[in-house]
Amino acid sequence: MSVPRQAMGDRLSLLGTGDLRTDWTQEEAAAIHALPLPDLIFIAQCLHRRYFDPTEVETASLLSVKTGGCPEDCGYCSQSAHHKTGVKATKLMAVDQVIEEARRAKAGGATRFCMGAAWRGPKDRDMGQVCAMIEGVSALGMETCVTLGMLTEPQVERLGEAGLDYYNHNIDTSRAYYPEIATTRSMDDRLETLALVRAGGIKVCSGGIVGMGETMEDRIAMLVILATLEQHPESVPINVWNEIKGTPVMEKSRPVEPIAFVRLVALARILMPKSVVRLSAGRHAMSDELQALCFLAGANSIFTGDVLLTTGNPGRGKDFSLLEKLGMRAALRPVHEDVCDDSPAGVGLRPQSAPPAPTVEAQ
Ligand code: SAM
Ligand code: DTB
Ligand code: SF4
Repeated sequence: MSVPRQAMGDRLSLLGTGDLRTDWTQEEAAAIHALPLPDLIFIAQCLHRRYFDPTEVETASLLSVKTGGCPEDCGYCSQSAHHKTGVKATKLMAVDQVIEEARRAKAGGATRFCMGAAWRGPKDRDMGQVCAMIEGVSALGMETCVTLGMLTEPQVERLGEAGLDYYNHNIDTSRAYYPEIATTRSMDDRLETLALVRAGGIKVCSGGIVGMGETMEDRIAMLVILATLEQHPESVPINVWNEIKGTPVMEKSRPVEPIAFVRLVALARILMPKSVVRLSAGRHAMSDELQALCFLAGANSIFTGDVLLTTGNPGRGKDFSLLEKLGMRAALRPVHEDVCDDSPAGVGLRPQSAPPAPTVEAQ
């Protein structure tokens, strides 16, 4: 059945004026998510092209600088001391070792280096070591991101002084589903740290996980929370739950239907058009075709490298060959520097350099 073009005209109002909205409602978001896929992708594409080069993907590399033994009971996580997952607890890594790993990631093409610690929050005595990591990685000319759990205001200040670019702190799911996945921390705890990070002038990276048994309504509600923060996170990672045996989420998880996932990525792009949307955990179980659809829906960042924190990720070779097949490329510099605020409110095609022609093998 064809879609009445009158209705399409109404949908084009989603392209807006270029002002970012922070007053989205659950009903509006659900209606966008349910649009006919061609219209949904068209609108997501228009907004994507207004702010980014759609042929570029940001590449970040991840390192677990302190693994396992975490006091929190997050039901999805391999690193919680509450679950028997076989992950061995380690101490905080030495600064030199972290910088060596960052150097390797840079040589592999990553522009951002993200360091994760299995903490409820850092101890003040660990902050010097973490700040030295941030300073050392920045000195390599890479963007820095850390994810350390909940922060206090003085800790945010120290991270800012060390020159931290991004703080990752995911809200993980909806407010309603949150108590099903963690009891030692709450959605309000998460939002409190996000507010401190924002007030401290550090860029915010916040997203969540799908496939933990939540409903579609929960997934949409999670994006609505992010899209109604006073300012959208600069970076929105969308993780598909990476199965971890021995965790409570094993009992609850349900596979994520791929087209519904593409719709969610498009929704993130439409609600937060200027944010980088990262296809995060779970890519190793995604086909090339699904990832391509996600890029068309507005995803423009990935983690590169064989491992995330404790689980697998497609290797660099696989990712670069996919990008080549798609005539896309890894961005050589932060994609945010590309943001083009003054493009017209219509289709917003940005002038851009020609993508590399696919090689014979990629055709
Ligand atoms: N401990 C800190 C915290 O929880 O904020 C930082 C590290 S924690 C591992 C970072 C994020 O990784 C979590 O908030 C969650 O979104 C994501 N994550 C953890 N386990 C995952 C899994 N098995 N699959 C997908 N994402 C996961
Ligand atoms: C994010 O949203 N995903 C990354 C990063 N931020 C820290 C973490 C994914 C972890 C996947 C499970 C693991 O490797 O342990
Ligand atoms: Fe700890 Fe973070 Fe894992 Fe929760 S998600 S158990 S806080 S490492």
